[in-house]
Amino acid sequence: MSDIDISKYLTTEYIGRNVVHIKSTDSTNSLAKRELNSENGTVFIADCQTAGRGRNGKSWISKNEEGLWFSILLKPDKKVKELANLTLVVGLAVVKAINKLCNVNAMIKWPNDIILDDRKLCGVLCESVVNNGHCECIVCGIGINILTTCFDEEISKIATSLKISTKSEYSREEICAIILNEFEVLYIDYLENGLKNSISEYCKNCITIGKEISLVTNKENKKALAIDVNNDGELIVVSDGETITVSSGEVSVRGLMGYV
Ligand code: BT5
Repeated sequence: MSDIDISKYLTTEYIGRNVVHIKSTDSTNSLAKRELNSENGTVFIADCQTAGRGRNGKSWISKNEEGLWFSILLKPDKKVKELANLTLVVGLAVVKAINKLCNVNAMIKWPNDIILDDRKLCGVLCESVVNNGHCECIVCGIGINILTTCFDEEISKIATSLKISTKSEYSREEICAIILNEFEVLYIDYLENGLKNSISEYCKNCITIGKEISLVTNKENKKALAIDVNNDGELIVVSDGETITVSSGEVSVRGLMGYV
């Protein structure tokens, strides 16, 4: 039984119908992977993560009840390479939910950071468990700062919370459920059609398009103008007069001015 009750806000068929709520864990993504046998669509929520993580070994600061730290366990019958851009769908679901519920204008920084007031409100980390190229499960981890009023020094200039940006206190239950409601609709369509039907809405909500950016790899930093995101979820940029596509695994994007 869970003492976080998202069911009163939930309109989904199966995502979030089973919730595991825990006071503290290392990472809800790790927890979901340990609980692989849970049913499709199970959601793991922690009040606090002791080893919350982002991409490439980076850490995600997740203090007690200051935010919503959760992971969705999905078991699509797909090859893992067919799910490479699911992470964009998660970002779109989050931005739609937050904008509707909180009446703000959050945007997606390609591929899936959620930005509010030029600062990072939310991060998404999708990880898969693969067996012979087939996806045994995919875990979509989402971290949203909700009540934080004072961030640790290392992220104090790049992070925001809903409390800081809106001056209001939102409930984790409601935010979680509204995200899952948005996500299930997009996810069911994604399994059938890929990004084809959602990419235009993604692009409308993507703050990266039209921006001068720096493409960061471990070898170099390259200036570019971001012009679009294609149906495969790749960023199309013009750099040194040449149009190229980059995938999220290859590069990180930095704004030339500040974080965005
Ligand atoms: C992400 O990585 O943004 C993905 C974060 C995913 C977190 C969720 S919480 C539930 C689930 N369980 C997990 O263990 N993870 C997922 P990345 O793009 O690599 O960004 C990481 C960077 O974001 C760090 O290096 C910091 O600069 C910054 N950061 C860390 N904590 C933050 C926070 N609370 N708010 C804003 N920025 C933060």
